This record gives sequence, C-alpha cells and structure tokens, in this order.
Amino acid sequence: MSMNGVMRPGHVALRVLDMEAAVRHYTDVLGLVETGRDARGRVYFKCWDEHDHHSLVLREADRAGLDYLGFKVVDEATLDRLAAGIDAFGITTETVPAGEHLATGRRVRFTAPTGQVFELYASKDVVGNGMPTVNPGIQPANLKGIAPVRLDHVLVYGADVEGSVALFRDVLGFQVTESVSDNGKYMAAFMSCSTKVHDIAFVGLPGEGKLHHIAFYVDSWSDVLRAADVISMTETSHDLGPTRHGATRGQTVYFFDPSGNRNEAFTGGYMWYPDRPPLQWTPDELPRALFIHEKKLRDEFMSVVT
Ligand code: M3P
Ligand code: FE
Repeated sequence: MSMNGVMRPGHVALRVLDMEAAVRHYTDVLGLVETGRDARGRVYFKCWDEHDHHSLVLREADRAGLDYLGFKVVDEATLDRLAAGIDAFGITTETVPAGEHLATGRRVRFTAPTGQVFELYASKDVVGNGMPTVNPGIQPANLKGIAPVRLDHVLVYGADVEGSVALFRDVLGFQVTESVSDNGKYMAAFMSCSTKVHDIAFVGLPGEGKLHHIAFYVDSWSDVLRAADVISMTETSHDLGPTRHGATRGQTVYFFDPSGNRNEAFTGGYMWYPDRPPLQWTPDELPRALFIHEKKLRDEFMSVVT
C-alpha cells in the first residue's frame, strides 16, 4: 500500500446504455459476481477474489463512460487527512454520505486535473470471496467466463497529465512507476499506490474526463489467452491482443462491453517497491511501450474512449 494510506482502486462506477445487456456481459462474459441492486436501479458487482461488497457499479444512462473511480484508504482518520490535503492543493472536495452506495461508508469526492471524478473511502462491508477464511479452498465453485481475481487498474485520458500526476504523487502518495516522457514532461504516467506496477494511468491525449479502459487481473498468460477464447466464443466485441505491453511488461487482451466501455484482462507486470527506479520511454518509442511485439499504434485503440 502507498506509504500515505491509499490501498487500491476499490470501485469503478460506469454508465451503460442498456442495463440488461451490461449485466449479461459483466456476469456471463467477464464472470463477475452480482452483489446487489439499489433503489436507483444501480447494479453492483465484485470479482470473485475480492472480499469487499463491490468493485463495479453500473448505472443506466444515455451515454456510456466513467462516473467515478474510488480508492480505498486504510481508515477514517486517513480519509480526513487526505481530504484536507486535496483541499490544500486547491481542489474542492465534497462528501458523499455513508449509504449512498450499498454497504459503503462516506466517500470524499473530487475532480482531477484530467477531468475524471475520483473518490476516497475507508469502509465497505466485507462479504468474502465465496470460501471460508479458515481452511480455505483455492477457488469457489461455479466461476463463469473470464473470472478475474480483482479490479486491477484504470487508464484515463486528459490534457493535464502533469496536474493529475502532481495531485496523485504529492497529495495521495502514489509514485510514477513508468512514463512516456520527454525532458521530465509526462505524455503518459503509470502510477502505483501499492506493489502493483500500476493502479492508475494517465495519458495526455484529448478527452477530458474520459475513460480508456478498466482492467481486471487474471492469474496467468494462459488465463489471458482463455479470456480471448471466451471473448471469441461469446461474440463479444474484441479490440486488441492477446499481446504484451512494453510499459509494465503486462500481458493483455482488450475488449468492449455492449455500451462500448473498454475492458482489459491483464496479468503479469513486475512488483513495485518504493525504492525502485522508475522507467522511462521516450516519445519516439511509444509504439514499443504500448505493444512490444507489434510496435505499432492502432487508431481505434488510441482514439476510442468513453
Ligand atoms: C496499459 C497497461 C495506452 C496504454 C495502455 C497500457 C492506452 O493498458 O495496462 O499497461 O496508451
Ligand atoms: Fe491497462
């Protein structure tokens, strides 16, 4: 966890165009577990190996995309301290009361310089991973589809990468693990609050507030290949891969939910420690940083965001 008390991306709230089609995608193709529906019609999901109540919340709307991304912090005192830090940085925070999300404590909400809405929260009910915590098994019965173990990271677009990096680094305690940068100016920044190679990534392309993808972690390269098989067998909209990133060294396949929000099944990458030197890619090497085998940028991959 970050030395400043932020643990992980804890939930993503997405807008979808057709809730029924979205629920089919996230349960049958992705293989998430539905954990609740609220009075406003929002549907809550978790990955099987997450213990907290939810990591994905869907809301039906006439436009797809990201409503907000929530990071879990260690405790309520840390939430207060970080909220004060965001205010002091010059960004307004607002409190969303406990219970506004099912099973969740109060959240502190703010908008990053790249335009996305983020939240911090400290409490969410623990519902378990479908197995006992004493003498557990290795996986619950009846897993479906791709069945990722956890929400892994989110990648967002927006011009002011420098501003979002400063906020996440100087206030929230994240570190830049890798970047595409030139003379210290970031075109893309991969940031960690944990031992993961990235928890959030910012890419400096036009698209204020836009989402490029949400990534779910699978255990192995063969699980990435199996994810691609599931995508093919279910006639899910495929984007790119299976292949490997240069930046992060992760292995990946990208696809779309029925509303056009991009998903990634991701594995690998290396372990991050706070004393590890960050890696840099120069802008001319962007194609290799993104896809180490193809060494080519694909228009649709670069330009489609929600
Ligand atoms: C990843 C990753 C883009 C970079 C993508 C990289 C969209 O998704 O997990 O390392 O520029
Ligand atoms: Fe990714």
